[in-house]
Amino acid sequence: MINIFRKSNTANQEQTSKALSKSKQNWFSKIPSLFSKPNLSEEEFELLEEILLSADVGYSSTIHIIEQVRSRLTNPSRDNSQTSIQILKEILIESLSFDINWNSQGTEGKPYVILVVGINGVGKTTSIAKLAALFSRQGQSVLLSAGDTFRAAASEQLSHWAEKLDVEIVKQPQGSDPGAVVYDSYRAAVARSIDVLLIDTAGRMNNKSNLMDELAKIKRILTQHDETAPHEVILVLDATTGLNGLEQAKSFTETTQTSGIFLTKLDGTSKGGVVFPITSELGIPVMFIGTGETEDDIAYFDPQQFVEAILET
Ligand SMILES: Nc1nc2c(ncn2[C@@H]2O[C@H](COP(=O)(O)OP(=O)(O)OP(=O)(O)O)[C@@H](O)[C@H]2O)c(=O)[nH]1
Ligand SMILES: [Mg+2]
Repeated sequence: MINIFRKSNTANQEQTSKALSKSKQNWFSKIPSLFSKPNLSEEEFELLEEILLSADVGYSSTIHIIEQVRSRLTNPSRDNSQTSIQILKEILIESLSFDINWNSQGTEGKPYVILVVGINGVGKTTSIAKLAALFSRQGQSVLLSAGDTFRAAASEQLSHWAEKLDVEIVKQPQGSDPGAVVYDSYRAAVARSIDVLLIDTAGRMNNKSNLMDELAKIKRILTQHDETAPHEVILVLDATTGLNGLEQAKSFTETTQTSGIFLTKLDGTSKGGVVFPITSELGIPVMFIGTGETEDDIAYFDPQQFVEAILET
């Protein structure tokens, strides 16, 4: 059985810190000095609000965090051994924590199926390569399904990764029915006793209903084979689009019952604060973060590591 939610370690913390260096440098590094005293002045609260908004924490998450900080710093029963910054960290970790109800239970000899969706160019195919590398390292056998039959060279891009990572792939010529590719891949995965089937899909705008229907069809094909599949639907979001990505995300989550987010390109942006509104407004956990362009540039999203990374001094 696959364990895609393995507990984080030091390497994961390092990847997380690396990915957040721009966000930290531009915004979050201004925070620790504000919290060097037992409480903040009104001007300091305003500054905190400005910093959070600039880092794309979003209005409602920012207001929520600030209210929490105000009330806990002035709480008469406050534990005085706790510093102000520790209180802030606790609040931030709480707002990112998620009561996770993963599907990762036994699939009894059937592949663990992960369907990867999202709009064009967000990093779906690259993220699939990263997941394939991660699971391979964990000793799982992986099969890639080239479900993007739309874009020219999409299956070549995936084939290139399959070769590089030494994992199997099922593909068909450009223009084929993606449902047929998914069907073939599932059958191949069962026949070859594959542990994890990773399905790539064509990038699509969330407002194109025929394309969204196609995703629903792919899901149906999988469910016909295994009523618990797909076990995860991972929505890939590009962190560099910051808060703008949230609206598209909402319609994807409605159509596909997204189970988790892969947030890519965190290394290329100072808008890392966007994980707060993603968690609170979409109500879907961030599972993985993309920290660069190679297959190793992936980290499990861990709220505590994330908060340590943005606030470490
Ligand atoms: N810096 C950085 N670049 C990334 C990351 N993830 C993906 N990219 C880059 O983003 C670009 C698009 O990646 P793809 O994986 O092709 O995106 P896609 O969503 O499959 O694109 P379409 O299939 O065309 O919709 C590539 O240049 C990737 O190298 C990341 O975490 N960090
Ligand atoms: Mg792609």
